Amino acid sequence: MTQTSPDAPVAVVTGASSGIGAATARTLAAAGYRVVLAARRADRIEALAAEIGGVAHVLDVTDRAAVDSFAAGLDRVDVLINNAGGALGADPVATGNPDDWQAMYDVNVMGTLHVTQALLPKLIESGAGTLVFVSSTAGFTAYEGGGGYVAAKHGTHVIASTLRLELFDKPVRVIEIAPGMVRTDEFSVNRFGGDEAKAAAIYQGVDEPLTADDVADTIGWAVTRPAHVNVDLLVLRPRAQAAQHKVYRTS
Ligand code: 8X3
Repeated sequence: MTQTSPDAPVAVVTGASSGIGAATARTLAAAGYRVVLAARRADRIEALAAEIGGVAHVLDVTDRAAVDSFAAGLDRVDVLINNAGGALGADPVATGNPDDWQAMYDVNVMGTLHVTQALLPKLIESGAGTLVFVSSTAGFTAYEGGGGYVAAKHGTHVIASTLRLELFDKPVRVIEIAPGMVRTDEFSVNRFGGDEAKAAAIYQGVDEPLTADDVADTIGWAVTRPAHVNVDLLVLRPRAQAAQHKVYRTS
């Protein structure tokens, strides 16, 4: 188990139970942060917290009362990684399920808003806070079947870019990391309602999609720059993905 000093800076990671969130928690713990892992699945975050010397807190970011009570229990927050999010469905706009759209808006936009609002005073109090938004290339580019997710991730992007303006005179930097094709255990499987074959088809023939560790490594780099260095927006794709639709496939 990693030993973290009790007066180490504190990093809160949402969606820390798997994928980019779990990898980021490991990266930040290795960089000396005391990591607070927030996610819905207790067993996963408790195991990871034990591994990295962090703290697990069961949290649904769409539940504002729960987010407020989570925030009230934290003494200090130096870094917030707004990572909780996800996609549901890949239907055309004409036939997309409104419940899926609502759920995507709730987690990618409202969940991000709730956690950010609740922790912002502590980030400011820290004197050198870092607010990271894990958005997506879907926050900039529409694609067929992506409507609900693209709309929601545009929302995540707008929260980040608006806050950077509004916090210009506060000691908090606002970093947006926008990954393209990342192969994680859950993102595409969740999107397709557990259909492993449909999920696997997304990455068919793609030589080395990004991994959660690739994204976590980039987040760790951005967070550990000197406090005056603000990596505003960093778009990260695998070499095989030149643009959202232009993906090199060997099969
Ligand atoms: C994931 C990228 O291309 O599936 O955020 O929208 S994409």
